[in-house]
Amino acid sequence: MKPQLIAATIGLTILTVLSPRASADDPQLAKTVESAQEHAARVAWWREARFGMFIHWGLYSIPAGVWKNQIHATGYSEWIMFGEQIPVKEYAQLAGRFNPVKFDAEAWVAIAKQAGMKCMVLTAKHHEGFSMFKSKLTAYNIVDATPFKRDVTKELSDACREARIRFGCYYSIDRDWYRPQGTNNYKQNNSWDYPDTKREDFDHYFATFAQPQIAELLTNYHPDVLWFDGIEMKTDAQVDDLYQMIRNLGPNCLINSRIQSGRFPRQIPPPYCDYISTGDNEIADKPLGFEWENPGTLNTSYGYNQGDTNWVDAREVVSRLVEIVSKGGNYLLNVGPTAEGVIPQPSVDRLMEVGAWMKVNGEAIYGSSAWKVFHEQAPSGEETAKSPASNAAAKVDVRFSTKGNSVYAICLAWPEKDLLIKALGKQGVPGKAVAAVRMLGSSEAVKWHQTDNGLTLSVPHEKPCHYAFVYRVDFTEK
Ligand code: H79
Repeated sequence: MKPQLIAATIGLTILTVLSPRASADDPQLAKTVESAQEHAARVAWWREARFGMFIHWGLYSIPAGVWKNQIHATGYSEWIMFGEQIPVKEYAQLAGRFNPVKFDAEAWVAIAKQAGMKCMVLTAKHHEGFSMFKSKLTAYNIVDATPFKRDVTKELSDACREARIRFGCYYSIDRDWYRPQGTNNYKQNNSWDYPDTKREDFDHYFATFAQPQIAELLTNYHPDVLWFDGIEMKTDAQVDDLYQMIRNLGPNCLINSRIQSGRFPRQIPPPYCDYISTGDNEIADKPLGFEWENPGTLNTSYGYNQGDTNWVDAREVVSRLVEIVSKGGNYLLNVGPTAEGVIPQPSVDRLMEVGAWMKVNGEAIYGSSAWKVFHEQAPSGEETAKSPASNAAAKVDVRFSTKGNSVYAICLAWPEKDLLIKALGKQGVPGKAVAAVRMLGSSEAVKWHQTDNGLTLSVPHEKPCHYAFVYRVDFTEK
């Protein structure tokens, strides 16, 4: 190989591995990559939003975890067709019973809004294969196959726009148990109805159904996000084709990383997407150097499951939100409405409590970024900056976020006595001076004392909220 060619090849490899988005001026790559600036402009609202509502709603909401008086073995009610190997003919009859007369798009949006959520993502089609929107490609959709006959995707997207909440569509792109799909490595296709299905069936489904349905979603609802769930059925060429189509029809629409695969991307920044979805309920262990989001649940199941009472409490939700944000991520928190169209009360109760917390502390969440330190166990009590020797102090979990000249120190427990935060000592923030400290929601003055090794903060007498308490530390350049 000629030296220039080797150099060019190496150059291209490095470019591809390290920074595909920076290579948009390469005509070969420009089709699939873009500049970091283009990406940043598209995700700007999403970085600001931080907290959203995921909605799992479909035919599975009717059996809600119970089939023929048997409790479906897994927590995931949306998997019941697969778990019980229910034949398409039998499962499809659920459509005739889907009549969520209590559904009120504006009420759902109001719940999201009160919870402090800035976007909403609805399951337009889950693995069961039923379309929760009016589709010309199949009559197996909510308008044509149910007594309800209303396009809930349209109603929700309209209500979201009205309330200035961003709207997204979840779409199961690689699994569809209503249709022959070929086999996949995960054995998560419908092999009971379609034992002889072949790879060509997937290609046919993808070209004549899945991709055209995505076009329908983009054209009819203008989603701000396409949230794919996938398991690597698609070839690279199919992913590329899908990606180009989305960029053409919805240039500003965000795409999550599962467009390609449910697994963690092999390279960062990952191709074909605007942000990484981590595993279900999986929080990244550190900032990822790229936008990421955790899809989480309030109990075990995503779809409504009548037997799932495994609720996490509001304190835990706040704690997860704070942890995610401290690592630069977003939290897409799920609710599973009933077949009547109601968000279960235990979910609403928790969301209202989180909303009350967000009202006081949202400033530390919205539009904030990971700080250079995202976590510290801070002693509260005798070990202060003045006398750091004592080890009698209790430790408080502190997580950090930052915005402008402020660092937010978010305490996951109430510090009973003075708190010593080491990362905010003079050595931790060189070249900057503390200008002011306050606790969000509190009008009491906070006394502070900074040494090389830490910042000691006094504790107000009254708690301004529940669960987690935020010191805002403002800095000026020295
Ligand atoms: O939509 C939600 C899940 O239904 C979906 N992703 C979130 C957002 C999802 N698809 N695949 N998976 C989750 C992972 C698959 C998990 C499985 Fe299982 C483990 C399939 C079979 C074993 C859990 C347990 C589901 C069925 C049994």
